[in-house]
Amino acid sequence: MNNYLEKVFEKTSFCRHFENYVYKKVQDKTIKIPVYLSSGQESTPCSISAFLKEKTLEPNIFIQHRGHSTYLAFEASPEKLIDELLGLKTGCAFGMGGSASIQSIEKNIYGHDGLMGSQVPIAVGHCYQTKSPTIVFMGDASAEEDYVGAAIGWASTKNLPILFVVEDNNLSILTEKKMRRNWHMHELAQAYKVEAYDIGDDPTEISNHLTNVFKKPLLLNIRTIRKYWHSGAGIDGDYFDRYEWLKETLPFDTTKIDQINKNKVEALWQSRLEKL
Ligand SMILES: Cc1ncc(C[n+]2csc(CCOP(=O)(O)OP(=O)(O)O)c2C)c(N)n1
Ligand SMILES: [Mg+2]
Repeated sequence: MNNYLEKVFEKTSFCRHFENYVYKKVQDKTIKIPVYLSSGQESTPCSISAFLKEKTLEPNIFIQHRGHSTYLAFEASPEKLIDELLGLKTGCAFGMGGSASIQSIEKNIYGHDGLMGSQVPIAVGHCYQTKSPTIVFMGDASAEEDYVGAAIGWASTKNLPILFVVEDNNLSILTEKKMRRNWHMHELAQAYKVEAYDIGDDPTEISNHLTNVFKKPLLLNIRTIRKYWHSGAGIDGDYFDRYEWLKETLPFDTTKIDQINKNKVEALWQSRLEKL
């Protein structure tokens, strides 16, 4: 288990330092496009990716607009993500997708088109055609789109090898879930006869719920906490930092990995910024 947790932390810490750097570059206006930071939400994609890596599974991955950590967790090129945020042709979406529509052809990561939840029917259709392991990430608000429910129903009917991940940060821009609906995503999936759970973003809790991944459809509604504004670099009021919580609770010293990743991220950014 410690090996798994170390892998999760290595990834999480890389993602956090990456986002810290993006935050600075948005604030000093080196990055001029709308940016959707995933800080606070890193442990979800990092846990899933570390779990699947142990099993040498390489799924097709469909992501949403807040996808930097997902892209990095599944080991897509950080250099190409930096270039994309800087609007360069060498970016992962050729400088045209920006933060919201990142992709990796090498790692089978399909970028988002901007229509909330559209990635879910697209992922289900792709999985239906290929019958290969597929993950689709969505936010708690995107999950409310009607076509998402219909797609989950089809995945259930056809018993597809797909994992639905709801990154539930409780917010649709600034509107809380309790203002938007009186139902729960895991219960909706269960009504479609899909195995589904409502869990926290503790890496051990996540791995404990992945036993049946890709054997049949599975939905995890994972409660998490977004650190920054919906878009851009700023904080609203008090914030509980999941990364600090993770560092305190892990059963090993995280200081060294944390420092190594901080240095790695800074060196990466420096080398790309020199190109401007
Ligand atoms: C169909 C559609 N409706 C509204 C929007 C505007 N919009 C963009 S992101 C967003 C909120 C997304 O919330 P969620 O899916 O929970 O993801 P989060 O931003 O919380 O990570 C909204 C309303 C959109 N892009 N597409
Ligand atoms: Mg949300």
